[in-house]
Amino acid sequence: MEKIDMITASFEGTALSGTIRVPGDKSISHRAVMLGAIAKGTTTISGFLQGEDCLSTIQIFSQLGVNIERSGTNVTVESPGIDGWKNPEVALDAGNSGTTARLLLGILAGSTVTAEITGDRYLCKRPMRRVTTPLTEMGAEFKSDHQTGTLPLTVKGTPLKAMSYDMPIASAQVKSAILFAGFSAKGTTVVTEKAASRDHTERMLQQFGAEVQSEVNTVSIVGGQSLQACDVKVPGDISSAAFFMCAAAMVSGSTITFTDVGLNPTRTGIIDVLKEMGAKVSIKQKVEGEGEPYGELTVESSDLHAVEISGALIPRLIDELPVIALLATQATGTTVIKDAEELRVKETDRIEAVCSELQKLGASIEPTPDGMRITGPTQLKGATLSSHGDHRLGMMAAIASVVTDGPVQIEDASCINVSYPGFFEHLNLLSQTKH
Ligand code: SPQ
Repeated sequence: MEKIDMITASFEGTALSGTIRVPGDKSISHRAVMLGAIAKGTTTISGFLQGEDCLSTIQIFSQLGVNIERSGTNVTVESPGIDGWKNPEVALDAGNSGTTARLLLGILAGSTVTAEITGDRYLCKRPMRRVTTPLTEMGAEFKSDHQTGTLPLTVKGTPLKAMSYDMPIASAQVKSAILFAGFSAKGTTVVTEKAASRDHTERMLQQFGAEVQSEVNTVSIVGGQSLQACDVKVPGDISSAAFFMCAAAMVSGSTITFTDVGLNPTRTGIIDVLKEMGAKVSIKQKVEGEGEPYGELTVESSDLHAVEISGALIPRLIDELPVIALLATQATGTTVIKDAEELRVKETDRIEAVCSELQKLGASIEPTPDGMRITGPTQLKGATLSSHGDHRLGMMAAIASVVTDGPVQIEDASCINVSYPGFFEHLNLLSQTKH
């Protein structure tokens, strides 16, 4: 039987204050293990996210013959290099993680390994053709016993040829899968996107010594390079911080400081939106050097007004849209979210799920084909919400409880561990800190 964990969150207008270091960035943690496994030698990772998604990535590369040791947030990846990987004995299970599955398809396509990739019931419904179609054009070989284009899929590593690909959607997962395949392919692979998606793969390939050319919305890589194992520092995940950033902005008297949080410009759309809505956001000590930029960020409560969120901003805050929708219920006017149809193919259909759950709290929110319209401010009421098995929905529901006039019960809340182990400890800590 499916495990349903019911958690009650009851904060009802409590001001949130204090300083936290959110867990390591999920996207960067995955890529650090992947690149460490491709490189020959020993890579060390600090600040690794001990969330279920990233633990799936570690498990998979261990099955491919890479020696990975983890002690809390410190990880050592000792690899024979991609040419020394072995065929796994059982299917590689990416769990709930779209990033693991899609990037792995690109990595294995040009390797010498044959492997089946599978995932949980949510991941097995998510589209994979967005990567398998272009990878097949590069010569990749995939097999499956169904016609849906979804997992489980078997990939048989084979020599690939480079390609130039105009991506129909802005997606860091598709871009990364093609760049990984291009890394093993003969010739120069060029990927062009309509709007810039997160660039962690490009940055980290460079950190591991690869030559990657990046221009506005276009990235190219020459195949046949080798990677040098190195030390990777993972900053805190701004997508995790976003839940508490929005909580601080919504509840009068709140001030939260986030230390060591990632400030990569392809991820900071949430800061732009908060500022545009009238929230007080300040950045101190931005550190830029090799790898990812990070720094200290403070968010304070303020009166909020509605905004339009669309176009090139969407990929810079795609995972924050559920909590931004909640935030918009507390802002004056009608917030419109457009060009975000990608939300429909995440862990769940995040457009329908966000709207139906926030409506249970009394919010004025309507789905549109590519987004939502939210009118506020509304005094929300307590109710029982479902996470739909989606970590971002589960956290949105818990954060809603800071502005409801009764407790919020969250069904299936354990999925929050996918990206934010320790989320409720941070929520309790911030609501108890004395001013
Ligand atoms: O890994 P997964 O399950 O796809 O995770 C999500 C999330 O909310 O944590 C999306 F469901 O984040 C994606 C993000 O939406 C992580 C990601 C990455 O690390 O490259 C890129 C984005 O997806 P996409 O499809 O736009 O490339």
